[in-house]
Amino acid sequence: MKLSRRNLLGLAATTLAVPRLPALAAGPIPLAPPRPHGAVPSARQLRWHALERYAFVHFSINTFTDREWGYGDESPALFDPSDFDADQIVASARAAGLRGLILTAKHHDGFCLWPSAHTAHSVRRSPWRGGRGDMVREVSDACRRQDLAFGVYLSPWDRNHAEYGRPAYLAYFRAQLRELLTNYGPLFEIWFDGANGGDGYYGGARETRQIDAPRYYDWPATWQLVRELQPDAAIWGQRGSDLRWVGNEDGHAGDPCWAAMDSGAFSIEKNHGGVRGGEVWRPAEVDVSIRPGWFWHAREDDQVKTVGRLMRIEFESVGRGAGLLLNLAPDRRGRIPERDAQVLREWGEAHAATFGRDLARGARARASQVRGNAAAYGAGRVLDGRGDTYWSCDDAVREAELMLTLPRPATFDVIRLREYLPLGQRVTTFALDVEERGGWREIARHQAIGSQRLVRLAAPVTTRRVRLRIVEAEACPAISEFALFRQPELLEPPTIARNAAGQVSLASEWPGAAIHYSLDGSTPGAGSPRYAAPFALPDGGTVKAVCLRRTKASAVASRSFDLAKAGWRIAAASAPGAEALLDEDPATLWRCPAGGELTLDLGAEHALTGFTLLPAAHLPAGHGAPLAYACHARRDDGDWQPAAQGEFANIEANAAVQTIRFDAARPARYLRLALTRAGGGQERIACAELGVLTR
Ligand code: FUL
Repeated sequence: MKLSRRNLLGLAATTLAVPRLPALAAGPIPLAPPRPHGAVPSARQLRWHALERYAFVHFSINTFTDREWGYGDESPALFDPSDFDADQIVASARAAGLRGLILTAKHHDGFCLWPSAHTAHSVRRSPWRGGRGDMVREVSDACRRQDLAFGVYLSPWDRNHAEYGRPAYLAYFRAQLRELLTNYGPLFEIWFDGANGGDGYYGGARETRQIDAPRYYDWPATWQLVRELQPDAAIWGQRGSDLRWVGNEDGHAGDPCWAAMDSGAFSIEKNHGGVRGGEVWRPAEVDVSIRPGWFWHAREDDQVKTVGRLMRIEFESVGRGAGLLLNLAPDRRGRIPERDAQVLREWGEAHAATFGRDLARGARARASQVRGNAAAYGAGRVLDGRGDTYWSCDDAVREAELMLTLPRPATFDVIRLREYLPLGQRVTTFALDVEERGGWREIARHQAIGSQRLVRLAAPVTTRRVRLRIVEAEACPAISEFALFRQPELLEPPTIARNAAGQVSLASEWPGAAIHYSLDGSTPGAGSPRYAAPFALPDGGTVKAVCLRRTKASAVASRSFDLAKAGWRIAAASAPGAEALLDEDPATLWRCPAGGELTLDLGAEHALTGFTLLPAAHLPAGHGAPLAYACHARRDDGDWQPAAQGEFANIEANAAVQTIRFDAARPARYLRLALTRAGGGQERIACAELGVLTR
């Protein structure tokens, strides 16, 4: 039978005719609920939606080698956390109100955090716990103790394994997966990373191996194992998985971000915003790190995201119907560093202070229309605090209004709406109005509600009446929540930047706020110098700054800078405009054909320990990020010496600065850098800034 609208209505009538209650039950037979519309979530996906915010933990051999992507030849002897404490890690996530945790059981370098029976490249060969430790066990146990859901990340790309790229590796990969699926209790999510750089150690071959991922991994067969052994676990991965990548590692979903996807080819844009009317429910997960990198690096200790930034990420991920996977990076002790832990605590407090009190409680709700006039679908259902009840309308209704009258005027700046998800995403466009001086004023208008829509107003409003208008819908609405909140005032630390002349500038999001700073490492206060204009900072200097609207320890920003670029120049370049790499402005880019090369003159000799490269935050059309490099160094009067060569790590997904360290410090005045391959199948490269390291 072709499923025309008419037939569907017929089906609905048939369903209606079949009594759901025992024949003798008292009371009226409830009016049938609206029929689901379009793609709908599975029970597994519904459970996943309920988690909302949860932690990623990147901890492995990279923590000890200061890398983002290990090559695969690292000795397990390097893995030696001095004071590993799974409970401290889990408690830090819990303090932020996160409800689950996913651990990198094996990252791309192939080192296993559990004593896998199938490889010696694991904790078993490390000094940690005398080689008898099992980190996956300790973290999963700590999660159970502290009531967090537990999940694992298992990298399909394995730069250590000799058979990678051939059938034998696939058997190994699945055997490892089986160990993780059977030995560590229930898993809520399994992360199959899609990254695959190419080069690696591969059992000593040290070569580049390219694979055709969908064919090689045969995902349906691999996932079958997950379905058999962990039927409740949501799978994050490529096409066909339960959850999709949001298309960036910066912490934002599209607006709107539909939960549905089509089964066509992958595109970043589709992953970012979903596909209205797409045939499968495959919601976005926003993965982002609390630091620029995924693993701990001492040099990023002063770049931990602020509470205000985490709140913004929450609004732009969970608040657009996505899940938020916030990465934490334990340090070499095996603990969450104090500053990160403090920010997590304060974010937890800010979250609770915002969402702990629903200002719509006690309000009266009135709707323009109620499904069959039945109390079961009445307007008040949006206020009852239950996820399984909802306000709905008759089938034909596509535009409707629901008005809340508060017991007394309230001041709010956040509105939360939820659709009843088992019936699909029905609302296309909605608007919110407040009553002011006897008239209505529209304060927001968006597309998509879904599992959760948070509307954050630029300034609080005070009113007794607030109204939700369903402007456009594909099926009658089914709204399960309409809530109002007030955010606490948050102090943002100032941003600290350095300009092309090597001067430091400080800026605050609070207009007119006083910014004080210190250069001796002490915490600035009202008695410290007040910032007025950009000032010079000696090479290697550190500045700490605070904006004194409210004082709170975490609001202090601090940043150290290496050499100023003021006396540098581009001595030669294969394409014009390479000066853009030195202007300390991430928005200006150097563009060159793949294979482009430049020579940097530092003006004087320095003991260089490496170089940094900042990728473009937004790539111009036709350009990709550089995937690989070859770097040479030269003294004032010497010959060119090779300094470093390899692939950049994770540069396509995460536009964070790349740090490449030389094997040993080398005195040099000149650096020659060749950018040898372009990402995204492009023939041209663009990048933003070049720096050198002397520490
Ligand atoms: C990416 C990886 O390459 C990164 O190293 C990190 O694990 C991130 C979560 O996913 O694809």
